[in-house]
Amino acid sequence: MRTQVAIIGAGPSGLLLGALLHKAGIDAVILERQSAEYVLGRIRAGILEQVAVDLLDEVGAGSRMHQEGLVHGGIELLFDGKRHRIDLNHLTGGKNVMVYGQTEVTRDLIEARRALGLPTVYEARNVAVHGFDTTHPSVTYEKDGKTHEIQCDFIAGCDGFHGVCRASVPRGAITEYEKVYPFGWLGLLSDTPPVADELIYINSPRGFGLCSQRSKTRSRYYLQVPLTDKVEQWSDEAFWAELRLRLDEEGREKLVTGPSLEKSIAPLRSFVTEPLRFGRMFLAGDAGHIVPPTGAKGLNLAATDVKYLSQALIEYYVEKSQAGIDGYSQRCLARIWKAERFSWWFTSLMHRFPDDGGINAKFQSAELDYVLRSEAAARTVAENYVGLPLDFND
Ligand code: FAS
Ligand code: PHB
Repeated sequence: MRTQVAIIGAGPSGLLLGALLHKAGIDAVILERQSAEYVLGRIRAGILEQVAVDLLDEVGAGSRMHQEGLVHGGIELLFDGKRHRIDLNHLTGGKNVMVYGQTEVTRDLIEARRALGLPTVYEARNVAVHGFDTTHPSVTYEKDGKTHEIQCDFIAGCDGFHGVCRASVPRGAITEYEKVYPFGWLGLLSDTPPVADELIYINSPRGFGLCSQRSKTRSRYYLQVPLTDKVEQWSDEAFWAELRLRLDEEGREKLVTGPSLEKSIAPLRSFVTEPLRFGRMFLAGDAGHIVPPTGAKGLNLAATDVKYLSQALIEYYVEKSQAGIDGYSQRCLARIWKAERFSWWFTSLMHRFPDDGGINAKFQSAELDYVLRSEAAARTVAENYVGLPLDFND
């Protein structure tokens, strides 16, 4: 079999890239090691920047998002027992964020791809990438007891943090930067009405908390927990009791609890691979970088990576120019590092760090008080939270 671009991974990165390439008349095959049901069963991100909303519209997969998504013009910071609203819309001259779960984004992209009859191979086992340092790369995989080979011009590594593409790059050709945080996020999804109209980020003496949502009837909550915690240790009752202790009085009164639909613990890390291009293979999304989810950047960075990659490949095929693919890594990394910095900063501001003798909490309290008193400081938070424009670094 032959195609122009072999995409490894059918998460948001791979699916969005496939849609952008199809729109430009470029053929691609997506290879995914799990089933579509498994991919849809993973509960992850919840916030879309305007740039990501625009990309879903661009590929014709945005209609349900506009019907069911919730447009938010602000977030709330709860610390020292008081809630303070950051007016994103006012501070950024009219920008908002869209509350629409990654699961739904993925579902919309899968449906759009199916409707177009575009090739996605699910449950593709032992995917391997070959010859990406030549002009004739290929991909092999196993399915239904047979080994298949795809000849291609390019390979897009959209296979996430634990994928095969980054792992296939010779160690001497890649630099990895990493910071692992000394805590994780225990997440709970429930069919209960959100505790507030907008998201509440909590910095409490007991640790970070986040009150997010998926709709007017479905909520997503997170609690900072020690890395040693196992999700089995946390009953629903224990989760709700701890969340109450981290909320303020108003939150405790309004919180509606119910059975968890999903509960999981995710580790937090900052991670960046440099470069993101290796001959005819490109890394995009979590395959190339990871952010702590505090800044709601993971999914959004994946979206802009593949927008840049689609532009580069369109330039190659349509304008016969190498400039885009030669500049892909640098263009992505300029945006990635700014999102990494914001996510690290917001994580450092809102979480309690063990064994620091309490001095970090004093810095955090002072910085949060400064953010609320200085419009310049609040504007910095707002413009990073809603997402920098696609051409910010161009
Ligand atoms: P993904 O990991 O989503 O997709 C990669 C795909 O490649 C997967 O379907 C995988 O099965 C497939 N794959 C892997 N290896 C393969 C192989 N060898 N062959 C074929 N296919 C292969 N972001 C936020 O903004 N907010 C959050 O709250 C948040 N929570 C998260 C919680 C967890 C546990 C994780 C892991 C991530 C979270 N993220 C969050 C980040 C997340 O949303 C990612 O940024 C987003 O999924 C990135 O999408 P992809 O790059 O497509 O990677
Ligand atoms: C989510 O709803 O999953 C979510 C929202 C905001 C974040 C992280 C996760 O910063």
